[in-house]
Amino acid sequence: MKARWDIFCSVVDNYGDIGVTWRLARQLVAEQGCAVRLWVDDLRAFERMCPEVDVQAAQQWQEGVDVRLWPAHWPTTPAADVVIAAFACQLPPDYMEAMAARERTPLWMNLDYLSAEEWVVGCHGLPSVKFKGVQKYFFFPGFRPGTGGLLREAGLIEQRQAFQRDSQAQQQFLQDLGVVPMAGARLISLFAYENAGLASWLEVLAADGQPTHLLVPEGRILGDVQRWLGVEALGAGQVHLRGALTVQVLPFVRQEQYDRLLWCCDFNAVRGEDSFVRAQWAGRPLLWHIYRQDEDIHLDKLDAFLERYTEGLSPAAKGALIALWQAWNTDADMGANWKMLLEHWPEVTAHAEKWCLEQALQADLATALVHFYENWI
Ligand code: TRH
Repeated sequence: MKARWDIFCSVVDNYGDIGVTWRLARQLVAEQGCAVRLWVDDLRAFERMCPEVDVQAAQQWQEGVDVRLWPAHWPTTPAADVVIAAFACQLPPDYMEAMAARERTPLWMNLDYLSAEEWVVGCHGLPSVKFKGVQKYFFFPGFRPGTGGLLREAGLIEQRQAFQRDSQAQQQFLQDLGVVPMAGARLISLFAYENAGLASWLEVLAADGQPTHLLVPEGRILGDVQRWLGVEALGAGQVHLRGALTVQVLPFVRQEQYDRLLWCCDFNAVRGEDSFVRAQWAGRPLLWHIYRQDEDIHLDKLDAFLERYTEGLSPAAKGALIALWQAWNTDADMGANWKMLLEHWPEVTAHAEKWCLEQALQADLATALVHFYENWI
């Protein structure tokens, strides 16, 4: 009998909540043979990365996942064997009762936020609260042994490497998106929140000796791009040239296409959690716009990642990379820091692949969850 899993996703903001849970649900079905219901309280963000989604449907099947619109009035439904509350979302009270009513209590886990901080290792797998005899556990993704690892589909790295070796496949993929970069252009993708430092980066790219083709998926950074370009409105399909810099706005594409976009680019600016991890699997240098939190606690998370990520880089390259990431996350001037990073380009490029391969040695998060369940039984 297949183990039954219920994953609960409350879409608080942006695309990360659904991006992560959809990825996990699919992987549990495809690779682990689980029966998965994914409960989502708002399907609109989901539809953007998976256009087949019917945003009104109470129930639908997507890639083997039983997708349920999390209803305001909870239906009577038996609780699953494994229950995942993503990012500390509150389960419906009636569902909690159904968990407690089971003859054999389910495994209840909170899938936490991603962090490279050291304390994560100590907290991963610990018991959290209890509800009528049903114990909840913390499950932390992470970059270190002793954490839950990162979401990574089987064969992802091999698939990515094959695509990166196949220049024709890349060209075709870009062409299908309407992207035809000029010969020798550096390709950069830009997915970020609003950022006052952007203009200073675009200035140096426009003044550079090497051309840059900047690909900007529709999203929150567009306002800053538009202001810098000095145009009235900016939408998918538009292309603007400023000196050595071509700026092209892309539509928001499905998750698999976004992966390919990252694989095509020489440098990827990403944000949140999921695109951040996908950029690491791309094996190319990246720039992370971390989700801003109260009292700047996100900056501790940023430093913890940087400390780990830059291990093995020369002091000069490490300094350049850290300075660029810190500037980007404090709305500071990017120009001088970008130029400094360019001086270490071959080194940071090789390092990105090395980091990816090292991280891929860890068990992926879906496998780690299944192991946790098996050990718990
Ligand atoms: O959208 P985000 O900013 O989500 C964030 C983070 O998860 C953050 O930690 C969380 O606290 C906050 O939301 C509420 O960034 P993230 O996590 O990178 O999610 C974006 C998703 O969108 C990811 O799954 C990739 C996907 N995507 C596409 O499918 N197509 C696209 O064209 C693009 C640009 C992204």
